[in-house]
Amino acid sequence: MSKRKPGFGKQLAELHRWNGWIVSLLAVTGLLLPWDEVRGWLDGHFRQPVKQLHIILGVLSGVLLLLYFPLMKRHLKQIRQRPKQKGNLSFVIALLIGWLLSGIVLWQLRSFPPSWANGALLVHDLFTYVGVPYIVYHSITRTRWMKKPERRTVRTTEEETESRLATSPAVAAHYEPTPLINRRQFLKWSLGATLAIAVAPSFFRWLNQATGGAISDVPGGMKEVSDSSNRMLPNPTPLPDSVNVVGGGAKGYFRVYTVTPLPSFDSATWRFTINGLVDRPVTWTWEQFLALARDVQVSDFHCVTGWSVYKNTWEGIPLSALLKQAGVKANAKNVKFYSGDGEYTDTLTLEQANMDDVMVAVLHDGKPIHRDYGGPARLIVPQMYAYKSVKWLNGIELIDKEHIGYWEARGYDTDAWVKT
Ligand code: HEM
Ligand code: HEM
Ligand SMILES: Nc1nc2c(c(=O)[nH]1)N[C@H]1C(S)=C(S)[C@@H](COP(=O)(O)O)O[C@H]1N2
Ligand SMILES: [Mo]
Repeated sequence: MSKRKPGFGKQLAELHRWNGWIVSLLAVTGLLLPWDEVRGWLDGHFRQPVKQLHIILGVLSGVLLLLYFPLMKRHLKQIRQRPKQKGNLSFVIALLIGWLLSGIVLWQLRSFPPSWANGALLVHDLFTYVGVPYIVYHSITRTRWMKKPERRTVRTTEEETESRLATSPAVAAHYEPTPLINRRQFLKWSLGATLAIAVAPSFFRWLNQATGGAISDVPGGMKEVSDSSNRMLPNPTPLPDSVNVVGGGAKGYFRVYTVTPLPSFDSATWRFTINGLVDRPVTWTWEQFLALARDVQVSDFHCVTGWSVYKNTWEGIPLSALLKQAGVKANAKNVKFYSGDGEYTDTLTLEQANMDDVMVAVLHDGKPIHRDYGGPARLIVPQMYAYKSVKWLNGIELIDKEHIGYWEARGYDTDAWVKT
């Protein structure tokens, strides 16, 4: 038996086929990841495996690139006379390299400062907006049925047409002997237009945000609290630093994250509780809670998926003050935080919880926090990734055991420190 290396054309075709499948799966898994709905699928257990799969496929696409590069010179020579294919080739190679490099930064974002992750996410998203429609267009227009439509179309012959024209004036009136464009071109243009129209609204919204445009009057992209379905009265009276927004106004946009349907709260029934290993378990009503002394801080907010909101002016109660008031017992080791959504929890060690900048915030840039962004009260842990910053916070429990937070139980790192 003789083993022969596959020919050059066959090798290229194999690479093209594998690459096609891998890129398609990358697009599907990648588009699932930022989709709000998907966060809650399988009780949150869907997201991390999809992310792992996306990364494995990403690495495989890098391997295919490495396999292709030794063949590239010869391939270029082969398509020397075909500028369209050369253009397609360089565009796709640039896309794949851009996705790969930005994807590696997003994958290893803990090793980089947050600004790198922000940049990588920008590139990754831009390439997805441009690249996925391009590849869909390429894939459909290069299939055989679009390549050679004339073979699949039943055409009347010239004579048949002539005779019908001669016998029927109605047909003659509508007959155009020379179409401006042929059927294949028409299909291609329709496809291109459909893809462009389908992607445009979302793309321009994204572009507007990416270039710092406003999507709302409120910094950080939050909506006006008057639109909130929370009914929390009275409104907190902001401190001077909040009124003056000492941070200058948030830079960037929050994505609205939740693992349950968005909850709503009413000051008539809302309560904030500290219990567990404390000397004096406490429950506050909204009015009592607003009577507690508050601080103002300016801090950056980093999500572990790559986006950040800089220079947030938060006003709220330092967590250490709340803990002091309840009196932490000597055997307490960890602090467990409960969300009013009934599902989300997270945890800090006592030492972490007593850091100066850990806060239960009720105002952002001088305005009550909108329901969608965790209002009426959310935890803020500026030095850690924001999965620690529990939204709709309404319960704190002091415990002597370890607790695994919602996302940590679903694959996120228990070490949430942001590298500076
Ligand atoms: C065809 C190529 C690719 C496409 C279409 C694609 C698409 C996407 C999309 C749409 C997202 C979500 C971004 C967002 O949240 O706004 C994403 C995230 C991500 N991608 Fe890709 N990607 C591709 C290649 C890669 C490669 C090659 C890697 C790495 C080796 C990679 C790693 C990642 C990582 C780590 C994330 C962040 C996941 C998260 O935590 O949310 N991607 N990708
Ligand atoms: C992410 C990258 C790419 C994907 C997902 C992709 C996908 C596809 C798909 C699905 C088809 C249709 C196959 C069929 O119906 O038989 C196709 C055809 C084709 N592609 Fe790509 N392709 C990619 C990149 C490229 C590049 C870089 C080139 C060239 C330099 C290229 C050249 C071609 C050609 C010439 C055809 C027609 C081949 C034929 O009719 O057998 N493709 N591609
Ligand atoms: N209750 C609750 N708190 C939460 C989350 C959540 O899904 N539910 N997501 C966390 C994550 S991962 C991030 S990045 C931030 C997002 O806050 P935002 O929705 O206000 O942008 O909230 C954190 N706190
Ligand atoms: Mo996050």
